[in-house]
Amino acid sequence: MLKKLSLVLSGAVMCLSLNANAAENWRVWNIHNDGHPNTGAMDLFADMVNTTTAGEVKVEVFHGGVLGSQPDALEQVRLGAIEVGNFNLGPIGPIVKEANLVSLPFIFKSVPQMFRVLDGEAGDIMSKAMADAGILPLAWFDAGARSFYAQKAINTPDDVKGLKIRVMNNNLYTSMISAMGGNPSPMAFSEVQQALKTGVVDGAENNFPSFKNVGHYEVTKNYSMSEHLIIPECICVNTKKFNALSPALQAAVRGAAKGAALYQRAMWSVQSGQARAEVEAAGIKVNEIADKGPFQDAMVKVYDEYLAANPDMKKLVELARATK
Ligand code: GTR
Repeated sequence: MLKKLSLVLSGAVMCLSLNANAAENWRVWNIHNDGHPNTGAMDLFADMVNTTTAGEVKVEVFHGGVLGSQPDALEQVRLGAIEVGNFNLGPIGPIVKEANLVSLPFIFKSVPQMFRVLDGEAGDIMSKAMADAGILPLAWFDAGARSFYAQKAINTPDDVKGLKIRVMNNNLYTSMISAMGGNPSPMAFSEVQQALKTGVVDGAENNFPSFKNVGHYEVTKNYSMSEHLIIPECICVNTKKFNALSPALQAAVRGAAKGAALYQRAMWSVQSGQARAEVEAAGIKVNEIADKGPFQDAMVKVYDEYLAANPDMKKLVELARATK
């Protein structure tokens, strides 16, 4: 019996020491294809990790959402079945309440202000809550602002009335559409083009690079600049896997994420302008909305209901609003 136990124990010790020396092989989920700023940035992240860790952490990126839908991939990263993802914070809200701050319509005044909020106390609170849930943010990406697109122009909240609008997976977005009298339809990103084409939905909402890159503009006529959501994205890693790395490897991975984010933000500013020009050249009518007041007024109900049900979110809302 004792002999058996010592055999098992020595086996376990051997496994541990093997693990300590073995290279980490990390899979990275990316929903986007070539031509989207995040794809180049995630490739750069992989190159930098592979180089700066001298192959101790080997990273391979899977583009085009081939590892699953965003909600699935989030679950996989939480479990450690996939190690890293480039996630939009919208679908993180249902898992980590604090992340919902960024999914409140019109919460930010601009992208730079959104980054200042993330770099401040509100960002620290969100990051900690995400890490506790198993999705540790290493760096933040720019994803511009999301606006509505449909066959018809959407210049006022009344124009949304009766329309079936695709949203990401988050109750705040269903409330947002319902508050304007529309019918929200949560759906995976990969299904949206077909749904627009066949009339399963009348419209959707996204930024210019996503609108262009997966062909939503090919089956739509109007893009109306409501800019109702400014949602950041992250390079997020499974918390346990990251914490299990040596401090030097952690610094290398974090450095690679920060470098990739700097690159992504620069590419975003160029490519989102290019995406707009391309869809306009292809016949999309872009409608500027001079007064977003009526959209903001329609969202008061969304805030009231959400904060009544989640009073602990008031502090984050106040922190965001107090940020210049
Ligand atoms: C894009 C975002 C994706 C995904 C998508 C969607 O802008 O980069 O991660 O969230 O929107 O609408 O599902």
